[in-house]
Amino acid sequence: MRTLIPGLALGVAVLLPAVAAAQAGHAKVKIAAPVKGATVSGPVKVVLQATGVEIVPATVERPGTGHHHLFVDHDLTPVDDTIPRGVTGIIHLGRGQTEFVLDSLKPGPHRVIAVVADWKHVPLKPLVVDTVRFTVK
Ligand SMILES: [Cu+2]
Repeated sequence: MRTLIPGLALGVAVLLPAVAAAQAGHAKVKIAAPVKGATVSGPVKVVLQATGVEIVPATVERPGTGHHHLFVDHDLTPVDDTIPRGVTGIIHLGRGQTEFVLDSLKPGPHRVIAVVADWKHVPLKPLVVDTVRFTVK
């Protein structure tokens, strides 16, 4: 049986310098879609772009990493506290996803806030956040 370990180890060795370089900068998140101020048809696909932080599943406990959260028509929760689960309008992308489809938005204006938080679901400091307002037809 062939072993995959040598290839895996090489991959990690190649990736680590890039991760270290990314951590040196100030982490940012941008909601690439929907575009700010846009009028869109539902379902609405939210696309997130993070720089300076590695987006990973919530199970990864490593500095310089985090996962996305969406606050959909919901105010930001206190930034020093854990982002709650099981709350309507607060979505943890805990598998490391960078896209999420909002399929039950009613027609009218909406606001989405994206926040990157660590494996404890506490927002990174300084805050890595972006906000978009848009209208569903
Ligand atoms: Cu979370």
